[in-house]
Amino acid sequence: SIHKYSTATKSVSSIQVNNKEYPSDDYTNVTPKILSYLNKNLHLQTGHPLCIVRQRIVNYFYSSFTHGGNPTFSVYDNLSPIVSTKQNFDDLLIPLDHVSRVKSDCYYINNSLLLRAHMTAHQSELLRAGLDNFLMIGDVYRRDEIDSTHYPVFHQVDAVRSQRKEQLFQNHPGLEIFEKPFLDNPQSFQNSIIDPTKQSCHTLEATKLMENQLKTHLLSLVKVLFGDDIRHRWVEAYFPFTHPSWEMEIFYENKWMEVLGCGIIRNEILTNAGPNNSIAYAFGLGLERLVMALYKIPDIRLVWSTDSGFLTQFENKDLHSKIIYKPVSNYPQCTNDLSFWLPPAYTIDNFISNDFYDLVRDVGGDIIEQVKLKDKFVHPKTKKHSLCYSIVYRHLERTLTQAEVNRVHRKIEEAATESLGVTIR
Ligand code: FA5
Ligand code: MG
Repeated sequence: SIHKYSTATKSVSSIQVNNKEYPSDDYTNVTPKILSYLNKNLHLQTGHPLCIVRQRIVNYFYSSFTHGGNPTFSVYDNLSPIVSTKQNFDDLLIPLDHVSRVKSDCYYINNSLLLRAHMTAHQSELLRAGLDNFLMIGDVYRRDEIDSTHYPVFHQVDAVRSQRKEQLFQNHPGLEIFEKPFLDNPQSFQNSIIDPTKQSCHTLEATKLMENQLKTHLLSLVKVLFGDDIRHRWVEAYFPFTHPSWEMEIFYENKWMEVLGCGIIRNEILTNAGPNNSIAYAFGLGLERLVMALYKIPDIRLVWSTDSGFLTQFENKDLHSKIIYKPVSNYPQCTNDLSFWLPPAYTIDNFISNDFYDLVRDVGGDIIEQVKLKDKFVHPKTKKHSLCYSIVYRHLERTLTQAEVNRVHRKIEEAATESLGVTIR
């Protein structure tokens, strides 16, 4: 809950998250609706599809990597989603002016704390604690578009696997992880990522071997989950914290769907956090996307369903049962358009659609299936700017009446008028 209180001398605003007060400021943009997702921990709810797939991924890493009979990887699936900007960005070399930091993309508690936007936010603290092979699993929060594969709260499995020279080059003694100029003078070596194939401090042999392991491990994970017939492709990618970097896409519903990002961890991160004689790969995968493809769940909102018609399809099943989600029923959708004039300070180019999407979700909740920008228009005479969005309404578990949709649509119009200052056309 957000409230203001004042003392005799000053007025302080604060916000309560998980029963703790935090000062709020002009960065604060978490909404009560978003805060209501904290502690739901679907990934730990026995019988939930996210929990089943989380367990299968953990099992894959436990059984594929052991030393002396013990699992090599340790698993962290209960870390607090409230993180600092240092954890979410600075520790990962994300520049101060990087787009991923903007208020319109993240849920900030205040200017120094936010709901983590990715599980990678915990990478440096765990490296600093001395860990070298670990999984981080949990809920992450992003202001994003609204459609069948995006939701503002979703779950990621992130991992770090690091190796020292002796392990990486077991079969090739004499090869090095680091280039000679770096080995000679690690303190003053300026690592660069100008060469697309590798970081300047790393040897090509070490980079290629790690790339090969990374891709092999992730592909066998995906095959363990989906079977050998799964179609996949690798796409070159960019992340500030890895180099080189890739994304994996799998073929689902006649489209390529991105399921994970990965790469070789920037050496600066490893040396800042402690280990300075190893090379490591990292990846982050979206649990919902895998769950949807695996069980043929057509819409990401279903993952949050508390309807027994949904949940019982997964409960009390063997981890490896082949489950094909059967729609409880296909209820009709209903599309209403909403057109408005922007307030004078805005143009169609600087209006923040994520503000509008958040508002639509706050008012409409889970009956919002999709919001699409339908039309942009600048009035030739008045030069006023106008946007038209189509809002697709569909209840997952019953038929909505037109009157019911119209009521919610009116409320969205009122809220947009009040909090965004737009004028409904
Ligand atoms: C990341 O979040 C990086 N931290 C991943 C990473 C980790 C790269 C370690 C390198 C090393 P990205 O923003 O692409 O990357 O998200 C990763 C995955 O989360 C995506 O591939 C997708 O599967 C899933 N995802 C992203 N946004 C959403 C969303 N709004 N709803 C559901 N799933 C999403
Ligand atoms: Mg991505």
